[in-house]
Amino acid sequence: MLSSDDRQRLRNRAREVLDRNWMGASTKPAPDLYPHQWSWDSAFIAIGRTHDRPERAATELLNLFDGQWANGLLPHIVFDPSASGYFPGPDFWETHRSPHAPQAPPTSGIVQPPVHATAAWHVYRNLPDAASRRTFLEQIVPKLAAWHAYLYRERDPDGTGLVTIRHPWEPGLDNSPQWDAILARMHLAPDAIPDYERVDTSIVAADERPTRAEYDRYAWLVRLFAEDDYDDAAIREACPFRVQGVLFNALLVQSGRDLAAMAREIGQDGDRFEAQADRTAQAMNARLWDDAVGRYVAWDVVADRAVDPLVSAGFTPLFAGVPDADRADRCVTTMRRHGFLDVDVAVPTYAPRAFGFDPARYWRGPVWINLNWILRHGLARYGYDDDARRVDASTLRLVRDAGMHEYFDALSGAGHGTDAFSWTAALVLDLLADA
Ligand code: 2M8
Repeated sequence: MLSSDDRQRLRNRAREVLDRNWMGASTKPAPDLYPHQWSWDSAFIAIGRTHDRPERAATELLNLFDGQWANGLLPHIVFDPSASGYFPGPDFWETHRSPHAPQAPPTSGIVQPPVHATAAWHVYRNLPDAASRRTFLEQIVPKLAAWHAYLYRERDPDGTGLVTIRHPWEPGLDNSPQWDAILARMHLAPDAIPDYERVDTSIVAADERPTRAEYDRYAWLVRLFAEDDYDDAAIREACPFRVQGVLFNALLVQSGRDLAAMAREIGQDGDRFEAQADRTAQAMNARLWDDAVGRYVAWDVVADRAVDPLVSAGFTPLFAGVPDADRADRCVTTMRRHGFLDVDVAVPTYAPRAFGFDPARYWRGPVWINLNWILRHGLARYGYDDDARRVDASTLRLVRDAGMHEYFDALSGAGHGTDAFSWTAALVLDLLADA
């Protein structure tokens, strides 16, 4: 248990980090490593900020949607034109080649997990008065509706219920072992690799980041999309990375339900969003459930097979109420059996005894606070309150002892990546408020 002094210190430190990373209308994820606005970061930041600066949280989300494309795509980065020092920047993305991209602000041309309606629901409930709550919903609901419509139209044109991601950056879990087999299939001739220079490894130790071979493929995919002028139909034909992700679809289910609730608050039809969420949840249970292990798996659409590595993302459907009680219990049993719920350092992003587990390398093992937040809510939703509390305690201890880091060594708890990381700070504020 943390003392009340510890909790107050953490709260103060979290607010300091968020204030320092505030750019006037949005919050950058970290001072040097990520100097622009990121999509799902802003959603988590808004959730945390609702407790002390709800107006700022509303501004954060609305500013992100200023970068939304005319076809509804919500880009994963909205660039701050005055900031530099990030690869890939606007010149590499060339999103002006798409007829849908806005003239300004400059953006990337891929997406991140749709947790925004859930974030908007948190913001809405914390705004101080009825008038500002209503204005916020009237502004944000149509934008969220267009975003979800894009996903169902362009990322699931066959109407399977499951939407598809097309770049390892889209699920937000960049170098997760889930994508290894797919990236290994992408044999790039040396002259096919675009010219580029990484910045990340001059800020953070290279052995905590994705490899050069992974970055070659990240960059190659970006160029493929640009050369296809970001035309969704062309990309669907040409892209070798097409995956129905577990975390992505799970967050879409919960966001669909939250969007339905918000639409109804302002007298609009919520049933269509609810129906989409139901279909996605059903499709997850039909296609992504792995009965042999007791968890959900992503689906590699190109190879038409399940993605095998045992990652914590496989339990995130708990967050959205996707499994029935029996499947939920199987998930929790798998988590316990494979070292995801150990008392000291929880929750690793990849099973600690699995091949290629690395306690300190980015999304290949370390603990991340956003996934802890998603998983603790999933556990609590099904009544696993002790496990949820254990995740909370581990999360707060890690941050107290190591600081507001981006991720934490899954064995020792040491802080890695950048310090002063915004979603760590924001979700700590939310956990402290909940407790
Ligand atoms: C990481 O991803 C970016 C690319 O989007 C990068 O490595 O440069 C991921 O952890 C992602 O989930 C996160 O949104 C982003 C900013 O925090 O950094």
